[in-house]
Amino acid sequence: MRIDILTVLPEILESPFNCSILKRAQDKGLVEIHIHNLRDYSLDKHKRVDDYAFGGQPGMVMQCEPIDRAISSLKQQRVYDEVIYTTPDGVRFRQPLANRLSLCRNLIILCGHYKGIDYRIREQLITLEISIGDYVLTGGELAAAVMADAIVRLIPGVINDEQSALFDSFQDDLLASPVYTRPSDYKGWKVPDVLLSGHEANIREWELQQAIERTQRLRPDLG
Ligand code: 6GU
Repeated sequence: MRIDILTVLPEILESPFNCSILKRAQDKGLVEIHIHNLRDYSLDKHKRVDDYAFGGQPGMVMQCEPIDRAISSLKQQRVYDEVIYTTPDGVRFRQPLANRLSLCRNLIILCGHYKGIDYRIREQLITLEISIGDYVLTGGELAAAVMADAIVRLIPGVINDEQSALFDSFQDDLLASPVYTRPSDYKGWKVPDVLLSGHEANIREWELQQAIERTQRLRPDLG
């Protein structure tokens, strides 16, 4: 998979992709992540990428030209499955969408900023508008990092235990069950007996009951 991220703040995106699992995934050749500075596509002599909104609303709007030039240049080189725009008024990013996007070959993620982007870009070039939750961020960079992380970890080989992504919270609309490690008694805080019993069937049943109970208590909306 290849992910191209278009942003006016490439610095924000450097560290999330340059350590730990996402770094190793790139080193192993499982994913290519390319970060592009939209200013490099500005034809303005001051490399501006935004301007005042028509209609007099406060706040700056990202202009068509740098975004169009960046996306066109990428599209000339390969076919993209989706051109994603990060915006609080997009569809909610959930596990099934992450699953679907993890099967794509090439993705563009355009990070929103300022008051937004010129609406013509959304109408003409964007194929998918995504929000990561009902709150407003200063820009789309952190949302793009969240999405890329959730997508890339689903690519086979990215996380060590091939099966473990299947058991994540949300994969089956159930929260994960609690986990424990040694010691079995820490300051009198005990690990549930069943987990020490060695009885495989009882353990699996306990985990399922915990998952159901925690989901009903903490996330009744998932049921
Ligand atoms: Cl994708 N962008 C911004 N700016 N704020 C958000 C968001 C995205 N998702 C939730 N809040």
